Amino acid sequence: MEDRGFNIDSKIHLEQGDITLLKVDAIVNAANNSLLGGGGVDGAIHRAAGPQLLEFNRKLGGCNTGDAKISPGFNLPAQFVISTVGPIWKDGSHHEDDLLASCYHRSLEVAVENNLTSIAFPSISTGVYGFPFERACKIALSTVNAFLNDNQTIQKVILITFSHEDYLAMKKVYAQMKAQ
Ligand code: AR6
Repeated sequence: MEDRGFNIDSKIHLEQGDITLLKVDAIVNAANNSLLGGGGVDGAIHRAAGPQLLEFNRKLGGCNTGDAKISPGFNLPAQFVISTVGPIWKDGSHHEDDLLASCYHRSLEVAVENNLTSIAFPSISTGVYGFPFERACKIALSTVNAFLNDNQTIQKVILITFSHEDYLAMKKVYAQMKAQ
């Protein structure tokens, strides 16, 4: 059988698949500053959640890059959607790394503030926003790992990629980080 999932430890799981199908407390959306929908994973989440998500998000007043806001999951199997806004990749010298780390950190903080214990992240900024995939994976893994070391509330974090190629690349990044 094809490899589609890998446990890093008891709390962090790497996976390939569709985030809209996951039954976790919250799935994270790679949104834009309006929080009013778009393409990619954002479009998929809005389609699966139903039009109420857009209605709800209209009241949130948008979201700054690197920040995160929570909404109900409506028709999704996940209870909540935490929308975060990743940086648009320019050349790496425009605070892209820090802003991406902030997306993961703030999403986890919002989850904790709402007493959630399981959360799934797509690979934020690595689609339309053009962030180099392996560099983004490194930031995702190190930020999640540091947060879980400091905070015991979250019991499960899934990092999910849509393509198998991205999944294998994420596993490779993890192996390289572990070897260092
Ligand atoms: N499940 C998991 N991952 C997915 C799914 C899915 N159903 N669909 C796509 N991905 P992107 P960004 C992966 O472009 O780069 C939107 O229009 C995809 O393979 O969705 O942060 C927003 O409104 C990629 O690796 O998000 C913003 O305007 C990753 O999700 C803008 O795109 C992120 O790709 C945000 O761009």
